[in-house]
Amino acid sequence: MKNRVTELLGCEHPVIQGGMAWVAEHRLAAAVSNAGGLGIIGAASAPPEVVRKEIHRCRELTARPFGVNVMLLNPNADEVAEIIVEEGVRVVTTGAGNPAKYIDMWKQAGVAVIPVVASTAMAVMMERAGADAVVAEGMESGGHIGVTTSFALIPQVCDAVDIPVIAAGGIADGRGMAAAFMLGAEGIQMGTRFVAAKEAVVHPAYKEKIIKARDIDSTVTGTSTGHPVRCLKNKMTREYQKLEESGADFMELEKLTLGSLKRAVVDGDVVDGTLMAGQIAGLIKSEESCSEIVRGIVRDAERLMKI
Ligand code: TUI
Repeated sequence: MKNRVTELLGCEHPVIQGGMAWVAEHRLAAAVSNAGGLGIIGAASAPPEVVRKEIHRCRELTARPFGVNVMLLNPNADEVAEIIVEEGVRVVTTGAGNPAKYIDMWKQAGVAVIPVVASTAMAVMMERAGADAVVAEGMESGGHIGVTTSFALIPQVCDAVDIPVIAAGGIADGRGMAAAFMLGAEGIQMGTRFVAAKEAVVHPAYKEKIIKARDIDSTVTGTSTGHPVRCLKNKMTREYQKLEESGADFMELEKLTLGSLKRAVVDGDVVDGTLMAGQIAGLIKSEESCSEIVRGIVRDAERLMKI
């Protein structure tokens, strides 16, 4: 499946791994790149020098291209943006905001720039600012989300821009990949499926929650604060939503979630931790290697598309 996306990324398959906070560290990114997709190191809120070290460690595990995701709510985003240039990273994806102020710097350094967008307006803005492609992410996704579903968003973004569109949100198998291509996408990004990958350094209790999840087991917290986040229902989400209903202010809500993603990913606290995951978690039935995941999805999608 060679197309504009594989050409841009310099990889075999147009499959990107999401830049998930705490989860997308160098071992997962290297495993996805070694499987022929594009692995991504999620800078999230990590200190800039930790991101630099992650890039070095990833290079020790793979000779193939990989990317770094810049989470734009991170107060250190400026420094992370510069480290990407200094370290000669091939691809950057961004999330949770507008990366326009960094695009010229990245382009001049030859970095492929792929903002994650949740609307056609943002996609058009990014194309005008010089982005090489966009990830159009539907609200089925885990983590910070927009309001439009993938099924509605992807074809509208494809019509709105000429640069390649990579689909995200609700994709975890070859059927999802083929469907995304039918909507006009030229690549896919998956997050939740890779949280449950063998190489993902994620506490087994978190992986088990994803593997056991049903279609209706995710919910959205933070709608009242303007930072909606999809995660699996648990005691934390119930308490958070109760506080939101009672009109709690931002600081009070923040207290509940401070460090809660780390608690889930590192400590396996599935009760009080934040279990970010997409609606497609219900489709994921076992822990597989990145190679099995990437090759299986591409094989099934090609069969469905009769390539
Ligand atoms: O960024 C994501 N997913 C994330 S970031 C994250 S860390 C976090 N944790 C708690 C609260 C908030 C963030 C967890 N998951 N996906 C990409 C994405 N970007 N989805 C939606 C957007 C987005 C939103 C607004 C992109 C641009 C945008 O523009 C707003 C503006 O500045 O005009």
